[in-house]
This record gives sequence, structure tokens and C-alpha cells, in this order.
Amino acid sequence: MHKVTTLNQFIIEKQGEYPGATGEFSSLLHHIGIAAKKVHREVNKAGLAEILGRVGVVNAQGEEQQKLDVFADHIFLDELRASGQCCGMATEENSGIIVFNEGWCRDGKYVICMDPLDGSSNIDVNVSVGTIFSIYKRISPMGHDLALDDFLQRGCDQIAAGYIVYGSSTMLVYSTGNGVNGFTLDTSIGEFCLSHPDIQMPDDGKLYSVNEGNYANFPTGVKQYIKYCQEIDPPTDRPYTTRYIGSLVADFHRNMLRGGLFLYPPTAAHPRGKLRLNYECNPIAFLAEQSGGAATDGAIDILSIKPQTIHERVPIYVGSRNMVAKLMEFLETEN
Ligand code: AHM
Ligand code: MG
Repeated sequence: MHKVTTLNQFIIEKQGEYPGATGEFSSLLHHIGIAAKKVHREVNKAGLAEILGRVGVVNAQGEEQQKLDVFADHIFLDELRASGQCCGMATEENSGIIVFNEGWCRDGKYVICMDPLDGSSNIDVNVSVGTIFSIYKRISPMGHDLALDDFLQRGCDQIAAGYIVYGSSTMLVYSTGNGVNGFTLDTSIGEFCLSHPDIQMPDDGKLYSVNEGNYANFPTGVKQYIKYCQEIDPPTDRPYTTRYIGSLVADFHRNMLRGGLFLYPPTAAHPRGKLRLNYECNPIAFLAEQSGGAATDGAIDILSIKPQTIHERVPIYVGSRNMVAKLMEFLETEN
């Protein structure tokens, strides 16, 4: 029988590789794993909403059912507050930063940017959704109030990032800057088990993922790249295949394993791109680079952008390194 490595065992083994590690960061990851299991449980019940009570309907205890994205936000906030290692969070569900003022949090070294349930509109139709997170060391001195700047760090300063995909199975994928590892939730034992060690994104791919409904407003270079993907050229495996779920985590996860490029260019509705830099693009870009891929906004690496606000958006092109390089050729010729 294969030896199964659980997420907690893996974290402890990795911690042992860093002399002087205090276990604080390990504890943080452990708490993310617990919150992920709670959200998994709720997401999997979503199809039973009609039976269990719909959003907006008051349940037997007189409480209104929460929307799942709000539920996920509360679960992660509560769990990370309880960890004592995290002193504040910025999430898609909250306009400002959330400072954990409890005594046991004030000495926490870490801040987290998070999209607690990305793609949540997909839940109603039983399509994969995800949680995306990004971990930084606070830069304001311990014992002082957290500052906005603690959350506005460049993606290259992330000390860890990851996502949970609630799909046909639930997986937690993360990196601490030393490769990418994936864990699948074994529901029979309630543990995330190492199933995808040291994930390497293929340098080339045959998949491109984009909402082509917005084509008319794409930059010329992006339009040309899409036409290039569609050209018939058997020696280069073209035409490529379009795969677009409309759920960033699921689209990226597939492309990271198979090889591909995800594009969210500027559109008429979102002239600066739709996806958020701090808790969607940065963690995904970190995982892309850690698995051998690349991520750009069309001009510079996503990870080198200095964020100005918590919820800012950027265009993103992320995936297999040679596909990103090819796209850049088109963008550079046009600019
Ligand atoms: P959300 O944060 O409101 O859920 O939106 C983010 C989602 C991503 O998961 C996905 O990549 C994108 O929106 C899809 O957008 P579109 O429907 O415009 O193609
Ligand atoms: Mg989102």
C-alpha cells in the first residue's frame, strides 16, 4: 500500500527543513486547511438548497440562510482569527481591511489577502468554484496598528499563496516559494492527502481560456493571438482547443496540469481587466511561476506590480511560459 502523506504531516516535514522555524506559519496553513473543509462541506450541500432552505429564506432557528460567498468569508475570517498567527485580512467581501484586534492576534506576523469563494455564481449550476489566498509578512512593526500598506505589497513579496478548488473533488494547492504541491481531500478520513507533489506546468500547451464574447473590445494584439491559436498548422499542434469554465481557479488548475494560457484582457465593461490584483491575480501568478509558468498584465510581470488599492483590477495573461512569450510577441508588435 502507498504511504499517504496528509497535509499536516507534509507541513510538519517541511517545517523540519527550516532550522529555527517556529511553527507559526505551519499553524496558519493548518487553519486554512480546516476552513477549507468547512467550506467544502457547505459547497457540497448547495444542490440541496431547495430541501435545506434557500438563501433569503429564514430557517427553523429563525436565521436567514447565508449566501455561500458570505458564508465562506465568515469561515475563513473566524478560522484565521482563531489561529493567532494572522493579524488581519483583506477579502473580496469586505471593502476595507479587517484588523484582528484580539489580544492573541496582535503579535501575529502574517496578513492574508483572500477571495473566499471565487466564481460563486457558478454554484447554482454545479460548476467548480474556488478559494484563493495570498500570505505576506506584515511590514508595520509588531505591537502597532496594522496599516493598509501591509496589504499593498508586491506579489513577489508573497511568502505563500494557494487555492482550494471545490470541484469533482476538493483540492488544496499551495506554494511557499519552493515549488507547488497539491492535496486532495479524502472525505472518508477528512484529510487533505498529497496527490500532486511538485507540480510542473508544461512549457507549452494546446489550451487557451478566454471569454471570447468580449472579443470585439480586446486589444489588437490579443485578437491576433487568438486568431493565431485558431490557425490550422499541424506541426505546431494548432488549432488549439478553447476551454473556459468562467471560474478562475478551475480554469487555471486545468491549465497548470495540462499546459495552457488563461487570458482576461481589458474589455468594454472592465477597461482595466476584471480580475483583482491582490487576491486573484497575485496568488495565481505566484503559483504559475512556482510551477514553471509565467504571468503578465501585458506589459510587466503580475508579481512586480505595486498595488495602490485593495480591490484594484488588472488584465492578466497566465499559463505555460512559451504561450505567454508568444502572446507577448503579438502585444509588443501592436504597442
Ligand atoms: P467573481 O470574483 O465575481 O466570482 O468573478 C471572478 C470570476 C473568475 O472566477 C472568472 O475567471 C471570471 O470571473 C469570469 O468572468 P466572465 O464571466 O466575465 O468571463
Ligand atoms: Mg473573485
